[in-house]
Amino acid sequence: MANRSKTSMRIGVSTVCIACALAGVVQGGNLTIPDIQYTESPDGASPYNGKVVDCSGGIVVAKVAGGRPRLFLQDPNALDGWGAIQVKGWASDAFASVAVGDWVEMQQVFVEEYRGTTFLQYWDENSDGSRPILRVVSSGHRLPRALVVDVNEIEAPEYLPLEDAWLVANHRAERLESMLLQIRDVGVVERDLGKAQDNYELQSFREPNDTGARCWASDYSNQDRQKPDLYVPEIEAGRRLRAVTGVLEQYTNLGEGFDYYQLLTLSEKSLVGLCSADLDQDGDADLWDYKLFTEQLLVPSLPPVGDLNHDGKVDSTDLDLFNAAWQQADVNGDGIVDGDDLDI
Ligand SMILES: [Ca+2]
Ligand SMILES: [Ca+2]
Ligand SMILES: [Ca+2]
Ligand SMILES: [Ca+2]
Repeated sequence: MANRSKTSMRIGVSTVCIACALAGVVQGGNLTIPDIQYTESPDGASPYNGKVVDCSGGIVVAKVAGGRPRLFLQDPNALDGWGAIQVKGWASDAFASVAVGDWVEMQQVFVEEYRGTTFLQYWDENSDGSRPILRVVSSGHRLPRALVVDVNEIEAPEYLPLEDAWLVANHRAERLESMLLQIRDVGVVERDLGKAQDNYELQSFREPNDTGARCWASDYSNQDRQKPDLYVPEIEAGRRLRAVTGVLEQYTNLGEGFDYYQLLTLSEKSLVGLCSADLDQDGDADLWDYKLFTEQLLVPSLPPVGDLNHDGKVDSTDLDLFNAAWQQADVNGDGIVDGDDLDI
């Protein structure tokens, strides 16, 4: 009995292995995005790296223009990880007929690890002579919600002076590559970091002493960034933000001393600043802010945080602004402004 089950297990295992090997050589059957992205390899490379595959694809959550335009495809059935992938077009109009919200699938597409990120290459012809096909299956899909993650799940790289390198110690963010993410309650610590000196570091202001609660971000794919500015206006040292949303990209170039993950903001909506009624700037507008405002209304004090229109006095005009800001940010109408209002 024991022997028989061992034998059948062996047969089972070898069948699986043959199936794995075939998947790499032939394009039989569509792979999902998690099939392509999931890896236990320490370098994070897809098991399909260097192979031509068919991919059942996902929803276009972002489209980035350029000479090599990109799509970020996300599988709405894989929101916890390994759920998104980038498609690179090799002509500026490669995705002219593709819109955000379309479900896109691809056939005969080459999987390639490039500088730490897994791409599906939408070029004219693969090296084996086959041609990739991109098809919009359906349109108008609701975009998957951004996955809310702790800042330390993305983790900024450390500077290693001896090697003059910025390297991330922990690659646990790999499962989040190319996914739509949101981090909350962060302050801008520093700018001008990274390979193109367009990265900035964000630190959780809820955990100011936790040096692991920092991550890198960039506005280089932000469609509302005014060129040639490297950043959108909110990104200045010391500024606090309630939320930053973007897609995650890895950038690895060990020859130049870089290996890091960066959250790429996409538009002005990617950044949610503090509510102006949040006078103590702790991320919430609550009774403490109301108390602070009332005190300043009665007895002027410094700094005049209640002077919302900056006219040198705290009066009923500021009270109106204070109330309006509070009301607008309290999306769920429960009387306080906090993280729950961002979930709606
Ligand atoms: Ca990667
Ligand atoms: Ca507050
Ligand atoms: Ca005033
Ligand atoms: Ca609320």
